[in-house]
Amino acid sequence: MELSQSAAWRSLQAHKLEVEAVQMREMFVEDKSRFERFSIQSDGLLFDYSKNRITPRTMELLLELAREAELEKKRDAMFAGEAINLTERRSVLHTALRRPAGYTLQIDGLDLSTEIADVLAQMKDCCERVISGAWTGYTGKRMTDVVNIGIGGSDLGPYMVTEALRPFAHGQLQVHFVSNIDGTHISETLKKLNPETTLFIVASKTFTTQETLTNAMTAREWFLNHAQEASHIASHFVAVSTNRAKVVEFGIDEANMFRFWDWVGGRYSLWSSIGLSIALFLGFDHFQALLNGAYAMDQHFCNEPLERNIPVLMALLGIWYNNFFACSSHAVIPYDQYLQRFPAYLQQLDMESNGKRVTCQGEVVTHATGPVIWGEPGTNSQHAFFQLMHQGTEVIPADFIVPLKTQNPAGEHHDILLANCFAQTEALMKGKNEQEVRQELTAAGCPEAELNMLLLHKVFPGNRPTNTILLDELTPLTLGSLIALYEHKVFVQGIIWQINSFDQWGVELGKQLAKVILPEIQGAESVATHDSSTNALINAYRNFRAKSTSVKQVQLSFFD
Ligand code: G6Q
Repeated sequence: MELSQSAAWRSLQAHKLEVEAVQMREMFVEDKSRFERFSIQSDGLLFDYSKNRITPRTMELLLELAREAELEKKRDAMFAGEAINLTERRSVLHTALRRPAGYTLQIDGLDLSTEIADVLAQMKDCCERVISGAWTGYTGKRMTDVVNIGIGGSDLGPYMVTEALRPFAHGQLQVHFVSNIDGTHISETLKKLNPETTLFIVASKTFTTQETLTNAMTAREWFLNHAQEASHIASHFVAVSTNRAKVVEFGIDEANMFRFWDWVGGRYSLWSSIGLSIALFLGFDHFQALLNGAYAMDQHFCNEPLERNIPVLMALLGIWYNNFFACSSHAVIPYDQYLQRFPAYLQQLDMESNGKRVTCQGEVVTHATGPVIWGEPGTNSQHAFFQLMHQGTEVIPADFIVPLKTQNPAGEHHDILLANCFAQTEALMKGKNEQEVRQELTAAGCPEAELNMLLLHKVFPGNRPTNTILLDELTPLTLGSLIALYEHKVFVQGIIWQINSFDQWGVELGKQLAKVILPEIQGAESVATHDSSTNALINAYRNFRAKSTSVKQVQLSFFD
């Protein structure tokens, strides 16, 4: 049945007409226990969803929507390893990567628990040797720098986590991430490095990704230019992949390959050996704590009733705004500088998962899916785009994420940070009406004409929804839980929207066309096989290339 024809959906449509007329500030006045009613405390995390345009009835109807979708049955199917990624005929088992060892689950004839434990042991051993200095480079020196070369799911998660947990780093190693095919990324990174003390991780599930392999080849040339002997590659290059043959073909020692499996999607892979850069930077114990935090959230997701289940509630609130209030974007505002990369990471997790327009039954959807996810840390964002959030014509639901304890106590900084965070959600909820503006201006002695001119400019409509996630502290454990929380939120939304959250066909077309255009750019003939715009752009670059010797010179000097 079309989702929009379901009983719960239609009830929600009718109910929305009642709720939209009510201001949240009135709801808070009427219900003194609104915070207690609409907040949940769980393992180092407080989820406050009371500043949403909801009543107890709204939540009942939204939960009915989840039940109609047989959410619990589908959740259990994912955890049990059923091939729920229909279009790729794969299981979705990133959750198995963080389960304590010793369970029984077989996939493709493999005992998952043993497989995963083996790779974790290999990662642990590598970390111990590199961090202790027992792992030495071609001149006998210990490693000082690790460069993760990967893109998309093989970059965004580890990059975000290493930034977020920087205070937990042991300090023996610096970590760098190279993802972009733009030669600037690898060039600027290599400039800072000493080949004698640099360990490269080539992180690619398929080991066929153009950007990663090109960057890895460039890194290898740079390395060999200094080390000379190909045999030295063994102590400076490791690979993380599912593709043994391609890793060996690249020249990386099989013993230095960390495997993972088809049933780990790229954007869900930081828990696998793709997290090697995390484990090296923080130490294996912190990586294990990250896994434990995610496991705690998995337990919450599997065991809490839907009405007390944080990822379920977050997903339902997102659906409430996206589908019933036509809010097409959702902001994520971490009030923690260490979470700077969190919105970028979430953009992939959410938009690559739920940016779909065809249902699992193969029909074009008749409802909206996947909003645009975006954000920046507070308080910087307050001085940039919050104007639109407060007074623009778009209603933008937002998540505010903030730790109670700072890693860097310095004077009043943390008090001011939290005061701003709480003030923003209060302001978004309450707004300021005409009467309040009038009173304020009159009290300030504003002349009547000036007051009338300013009045509407100073009104804040309010009623703008936010969730607040208060973390006790940003640690490997709480970060693991936070990431898993969002993973499960995305899963729940995908189930309700009836889409497959685990494929990503939408990234293929551009890749195919780039393969056609690259030889055309490098060829002798003027290009006329595309539309006039694409032809002209290709030919503009071809003409520049033909006239300019600089491209070649730059490439050559790079390897000097
Ligand atoms: C994630 C996507 C995508 C993928 C990259 C890198 O879910 O599949 O972002 O992670 O394209 O792919 P490889 O790891 O195979 O290089």
